[in-house]
Amino acid sequence: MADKTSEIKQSFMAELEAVNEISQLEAIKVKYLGKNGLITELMKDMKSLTPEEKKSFGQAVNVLKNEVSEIIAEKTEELKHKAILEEINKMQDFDISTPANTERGSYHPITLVQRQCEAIFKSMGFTVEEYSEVVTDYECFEALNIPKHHPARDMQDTYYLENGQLLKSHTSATQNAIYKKYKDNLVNNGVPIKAIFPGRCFRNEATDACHENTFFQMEGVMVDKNISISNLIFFMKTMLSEVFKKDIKVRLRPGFFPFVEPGFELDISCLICGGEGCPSCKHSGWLELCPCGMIHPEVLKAGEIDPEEYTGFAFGLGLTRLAMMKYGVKDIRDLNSGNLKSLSQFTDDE
Ligand code: FA5
Repeated sequence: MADKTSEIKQSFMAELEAVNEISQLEAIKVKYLGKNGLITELMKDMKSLTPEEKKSFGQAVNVLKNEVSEIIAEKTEELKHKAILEEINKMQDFDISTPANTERGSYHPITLVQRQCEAIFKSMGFTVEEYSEVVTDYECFEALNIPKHHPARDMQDTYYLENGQLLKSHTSATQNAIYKKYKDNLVNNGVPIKAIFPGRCFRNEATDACHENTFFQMEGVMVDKNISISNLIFFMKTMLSEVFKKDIKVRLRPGFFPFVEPGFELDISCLICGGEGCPSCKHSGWLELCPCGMIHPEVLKAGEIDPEEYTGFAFGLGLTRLAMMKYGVKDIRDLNSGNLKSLSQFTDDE
């Protein structure tokens, strides 16, 4: 019996000599250690042995099994290392006389405008937050004072996922997490919550020159004692004058969103047609750009902030539309087109 184990060891070592690739090693592993492998089969031979023989033979088989497993593990590492070195060598194998590609890439207009907005708000003490594109129903609706079956849900044709979560239909879905993240600092240290959170939003919308099914918004919130509509208007005015660097016509009108009270629509006079009316503004001369309002007490409560003590404002800037207006893009769909020829003409003018 002992001869059998050493015979197997010898044939294993001989086969191993010829191995150069992981796939060959895998085959040997199966041949010796697999369910019907040579070493596994040895155990089956034990039936015919006396108890004494079984003990010593069992030990010998176990030793063989451990040795073979260890050798295979070491060889696996060795082969992986060899494969990595080969890849590295291949990468170094380039022709230094190849002419350099001098064509430079450029930032997407939405990235440009997002960065401008971030810089503006950062300079006013706002933090920039990131959040997932997949959110819960609670974050997107319930925490925003939109209970299940509330008709306000119809305002956003939402993509629901099979697991009950959904694709963020507006950046307001991040509000609840931000309130919870900063509430202790607000209450214990008196530090106002000032945060912006840009993000991609998804709605099952029919597209046209000013509507996309995938677009960017940038939400902003500020919560502290005695925050009022004047604060909101100040920040909106500052942001727009810094982004456009010229006088632009805006209008503020009442707007309904269950998560603000009072709520406003902030529209911008269409910069494509100068307010005359065109497809970019649906022939109205105005483009809805940045709805906003005072945060509803129920929303603060859901964020574990006492509405008796604190108030705040929130806005939801349409970043993609802002990029349209800033760079004179007539059709919003061009921004998602991936057409490098048209998209690469924009540069950061800061
Ligand atoms: C909202 O999404 C609210 N969450 C905004 C808000 C935040 C209100 C905080 C109050 C307080 P609305 O659906 O109107 O609202 O979208 C906000 C902005 O996103 C619009 O004004 C527009 O600029 C942009 N937007 C909305 N839908 C689209 C779309 N399909 N394509 C491109 N931009 C869009």
